[in-house]
Amino acid sequence: MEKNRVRQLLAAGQPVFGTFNWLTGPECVEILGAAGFDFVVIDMEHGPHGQDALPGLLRAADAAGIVPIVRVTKNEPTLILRSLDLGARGLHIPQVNTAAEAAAVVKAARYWPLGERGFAPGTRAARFGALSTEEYIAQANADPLLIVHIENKLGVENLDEILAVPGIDVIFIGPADLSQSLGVPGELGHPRVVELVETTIAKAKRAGFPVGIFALNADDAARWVRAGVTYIALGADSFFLFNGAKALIEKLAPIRSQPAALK
Ligand code: 3PY
Ligand code: MG
Repeated sequence: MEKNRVRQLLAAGQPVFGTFNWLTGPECVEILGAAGFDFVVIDMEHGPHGQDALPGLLRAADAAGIVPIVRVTKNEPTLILRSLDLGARGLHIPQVNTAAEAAAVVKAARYWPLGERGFAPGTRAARFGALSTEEYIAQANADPLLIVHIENKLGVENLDEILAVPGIDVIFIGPADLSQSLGVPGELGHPRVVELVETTIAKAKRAGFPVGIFALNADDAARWVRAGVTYIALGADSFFLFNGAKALIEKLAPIRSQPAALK
């Protein structure tokens, strides 16, 4: 299997750019790959996808050369196991607020001696048995990225302990839920939200972690890259469709208001 490009770029300190996949249908994932994103977060938390959609979405990502990351609905061993068995190259785990919760991610996602992930050698991740057990375990314990979401003020309070948990690859900041946990839902620029975001970036960087964040647009992404964030999840495919369609409709406004001019 080719190396995990996102892991390699992050290790080299290079920024990587992805987006959330909320639209159904594998072609949406292919379009994001064709457009040039480094990774796609197949969003089982806020997206509409059921478990049955996941194999097709992962295959589409592989075909399009975009690294598929799965955001599971919650920090649950079975959900982590199923995503990895199907071939996810990374996991986003929402609402990680304590060291015990971070340790549970590693335990569910890695095989012995790093964890206790349920073992099945014939899955898609193991190339249906084409890999030897040794090759597969080595790959499974080294390749998929484990990305924990810090998106509650509790997670920031417990950040030092979370950063001390071995096996986490990326600290990802969720500004939307963070704002809600502070009682200012949706106010991403609120000084208290900004303060927690900045504290998280500073501490995670000091501890040597790549830091990720959700960005609203390219200007926002540039601001975070300047702040040392290297894993940027920018918007969602449904926003791109909406924004593109809206911009087109706005351009058509003069023609729509003067249909006679068309005759
Ligand atoms: C949040 O901001 O809460 C998110 O989950 C976005 O990624
Ligand atoms: Mg969130």
